[in-house]
Parts: sequence; C-alpha cells; structure tokens
Amino acid sequence: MTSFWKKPRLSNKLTLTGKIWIAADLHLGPDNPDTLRDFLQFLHSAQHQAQVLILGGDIFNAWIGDDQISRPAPWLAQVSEALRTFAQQHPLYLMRGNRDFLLGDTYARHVHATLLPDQVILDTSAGLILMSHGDEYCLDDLDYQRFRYWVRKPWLQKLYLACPLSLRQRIADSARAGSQRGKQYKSKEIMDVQPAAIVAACEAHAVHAMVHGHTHRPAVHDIPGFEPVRRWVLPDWESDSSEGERRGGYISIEGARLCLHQWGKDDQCQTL
Ligand code: LP5
Ligand code: MN
Repeated sequence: MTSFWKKPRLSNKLTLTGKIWIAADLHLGPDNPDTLRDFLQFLHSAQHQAQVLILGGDIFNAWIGDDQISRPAPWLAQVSEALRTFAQQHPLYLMRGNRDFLLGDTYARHVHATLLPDQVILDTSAGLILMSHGDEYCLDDLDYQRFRYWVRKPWLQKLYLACPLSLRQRIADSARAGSQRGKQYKSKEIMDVQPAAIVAACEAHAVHAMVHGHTHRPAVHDIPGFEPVRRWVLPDWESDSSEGERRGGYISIEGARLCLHQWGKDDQCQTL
C-alpha cells in the first residue's frame, strides 16, 4: 500500500539502514535503580544486536536542563556513559518527550547522539514510518495541552533554566506530583491519542504507519475506518514497582518486519 495518501510531504526524513531498535518512556531517574539496571542491560544487547537505536522521549523522568552534566548525579553519569559507549559504535538518536522536553543539543552532543525533532519520518527497510513521542496527539486532554503550550514557550524555558538547579528540581518535583494527582481524575480515553489527529498526521506525511510512546498502552492499534493506518505503541518501562510487576520493551525493525517486544509477552510481528 504505497499510495494510500495522494500527496507525499516528507519533512524531517531520517534514512536508516540495518536493524533498528526503538524504545521510549524509560523515565530514568534517581528513584528507579532497577529500571536503570534493565535499561543498561538493554543498551548492552542493542550494541550487539542492533545497528541503530532511537529513544523516543521520556528517557528521563524529569529533565531539568542540560547543565546537569557538569556535575551529574551518579545515576545520570552511568546513563550518559552507557549511551556514549553505544554511540561510539552505532548511530544513536534522542527525541524529547513531555517529561524531558528540555533535553537539548548540549546533552545530545555529550553522549554523541543526534537530537531529533518532535516528528520525524523514518525511512526504513520496512517502509516509511512517522515517529513522535505521542503527547501532541492527546488533544482531548485539554489540561495537558495547556501545560504543553506554556512550557514550550522559549521565554518561559529561558526563565526556568536561569534558576538554580535546586529550585528547578523543586519545580519539576511539584509538576510531577501535580501530574500524578491530576491523572487520577482523567479517563483513559482522555489520556489517549485522538485517532483523527493520528490520521491527519499520517495523511500530511503520506505514511500509513506510526510509532509512538507516551500513552503506556503498548499494542499495534488499528484505526477503525482508516484500516491501512496502524499505530505501533511502545511500552513504558518500570522495574521498581512494589507489586513486583516488571514492564518494558521495544520495537525492532528488520527487513520488511516490525516487531513489538514486551517483557514477559509474546512478540507481535507484522509487515507494514
Ligand atoms: O508525565 P505523566 O505521564 O505523569 O503525565 C503526562 C502529563 N503530565 C505532564 C507533566 C510532566 O509529568 C511534568 C514534567 C516535569 C518536567 C520538568 C519541569 C520543567 C518545567 C519547565 C518550565 C518551562 O506532562 C499529563 C497528561 C498525561 O501525560 C497523559 O497524557 O494528562 O498532563 C498533566 O498532568 C497536565 C497538568 O496540568 C500538569 C500540571 C503540573 C503542575 C504545574 C506545576 C508547576 C509548573 C511550573 C512551570 C514553570
Ligand atoms: Mn510521555
């Protein structure tokens, strides 16, 4: 199905060769050492089994500025070192999410990675795929879209980044707490992507496959009425839960096939 949409508009195209691994929503930070351990193991496997790695946003639980790297906390030093080791052998791409939208070129350069724009077309052996973190399509979550609108303002970011790191951390902690409180009162539907927004984005870019994270609802989703369009949704990672549940996984692209791999579940593989 190469001509489902009429007019291709390919911007931000990234041509990739070899086996690609994509993960998102790692939410790494000082409070989840087991997730960090699993991620470091994943990076080690990726180094041997993949040729390209893309981290699709919310790599960090709350990114308060690239200047953290001048005196990194031990957990961050470990992550950066592991990313750099991977990037010395293979291309590494980082995308921003809603918790690490302040990730910048300085950090990307620090780990020898390339920072991606919020939407990118992956030109892969399996075909063209639109990739994004996913939050921008949650258009029914008005409360979140308002938050997003403001925190993406360059003047507000500049103001925030001019504050001392300790104050930035306190603001980030309170934003995280506010987010967690607020989510208790929102329905799953409101926090999901809006199908019409996905269809419009795929149409604008003339693709019929999308990979995103953010919703923490990993699956290969069809969009009723727009069957050629499919959303491949990445899982979030969590290995520190007190209930002992361990979540995580990634999407691989090899040859003509995409596979969704989730810890403890069967792989789901399809061609586009
Ligand atoms: O992230 P998650 O899964 O919990 O929920 C998201 C939406 N929430 C967010 C907020 C982030 O988690 C907070 C990230 C902190 C980053 C560092 C702070 C930098 C501040 C920089 C200022 C320039 O994205 C949540 C969605 C959910 O996904 C599902 O889609 O519903 O949306 C909200 O909860 C919106 C709320 O309105 C957020 C309110 C936070 C309170 C604001 C406090 C102070 C902010 C100060 C700004 C200067
Ligand atoms: Mn997210």
